Parts: sequence; structure tokens; C-alpha cells
Amino acid sequence: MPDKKHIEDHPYITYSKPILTDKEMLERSKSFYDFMDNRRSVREFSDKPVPRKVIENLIKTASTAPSGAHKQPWTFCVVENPEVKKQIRIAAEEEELESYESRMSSDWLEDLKPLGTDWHKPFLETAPYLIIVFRRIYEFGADGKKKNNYYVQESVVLACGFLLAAIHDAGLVSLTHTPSPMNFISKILNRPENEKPFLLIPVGYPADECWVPDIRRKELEDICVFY
Ligand code: IYR
Repeated sequence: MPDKKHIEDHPYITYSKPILTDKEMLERSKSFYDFMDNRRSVREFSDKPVPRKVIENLIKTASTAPSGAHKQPWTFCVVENPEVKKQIRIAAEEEELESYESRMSSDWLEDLKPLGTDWHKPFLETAPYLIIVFRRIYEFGADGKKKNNYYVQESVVLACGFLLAAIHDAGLVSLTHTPSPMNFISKILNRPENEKPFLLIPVGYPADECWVPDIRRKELEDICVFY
């Protein structure tokens, strides 16, 4: 328990969780694993609308992620306007064309073959929402001075993980799309200097006929070592 002086200056509350039996824990951890193992990155989206309130809830969940000094150094921009989606698609495809044709190494292109990706990004217009996650490098203090945030990359990546899990839980699909370089998005969305684009996540329903590559996840023995 923090000492009395500390609690006077910085409020604390008690926190507890119900204790589960080993059997309940085993069942819940297995069923959550099965559920998450069913998540797939999807590139074929339906244009079926999704209520905006759902997207708001998903973003609130993302923002429950832990962050350096609890600064929550993220901004989620949600694009639903077809004109803006079109602008993003045109600019992203321009960068991607350049990447696929000259910026990416032959090893990289070879590694991507099973995923069947290329510079065409129709999902940027088809998906009902594009969530663009920005890293907030610094904030402006009350005195107008810059105040750096901490572990921004780590914090934002955690929030993105929470977001992907929440999207999956809502029965929707997503893609972690990283057009590179991504500066064009800051311009299109007119974002301030302290925000840097991190990840572009189309969200919606899968297309009526949606195909994904038949790839497998590593086994536990290949990813985990107990000491
Ligand atoms: N950003 C490109 C290329 C790409 C890179 C990786 I690593 C992938 O896992 C998938 C795609 C694109 O979005 O096509």
C-alpha cells in the first residue's frame, strides 16, 4: 500500500478481481485463445455500413491500453467520408506503386508472395471506416512549452493491439495497413506537427466472398521458453 503522504497528494483506489478456479481459468484462457486464433487480416471488405457508435466503443477500448506515464499518447482519426477515403487511396497507391516497383528488396517481395499483396488498395475505399492511428510525440504544456511523451511507440502499438482485438470481438474485420512513407496522411487529415501517422486500419465486414491466405501460426514450442 502506498504511504499515507503519497495518497494525500496522489489519490489511490483499491482494486480487486474475482478469483477464478483453475478450471475456470483453463476454460476461459482456452476459449479466448480459440477466439483470437480465429482473427485474420482481411483485404476484401464489404461496403455494408457499421454504426458509428460501435467504432466509438472500439476506440474507447483501444484507449484502455497501458501507456508510458499514463500519457495515452495516441490520436485515432476515423475517416468515413468517401471523398477523403478516395484521396487517401490515391495517395497510398502512389507510394505503394513506388515501393513495390523500386523501394522493396527482392527478399521482401518474395516473402510477401503468399499474401498476394500488390500496390492496388481498393479496400481503402470499400471499407466503411479507415482508422488512422497517430503517435503523439509531445504535448503542449499549459505554458505552451513542448512536453515529451514516453515510450510512445510501445504505448501506441499496445493500443493498436487492443483495437484489433475489440474489432474482432465486435464481429468485424480489419487490416494493419502501413503505406510507406505515410506523411501524406498527415497532410490530407491536416494533423498537427506533434502527431505522426503510425498505422492505417480499415474496419468493416468481410466481403460476402472473402479469401485469406492459408497460412499457419507458429506452435507454442517455437515461440515460448519456460525457465
Ligand atoms: N505496405 C505494403 C507492403 C506490405 C508489407 C508487409 I511486411 C506486409 O505484411 C504486407 C504488405 C502493402 O500494404 O502492400
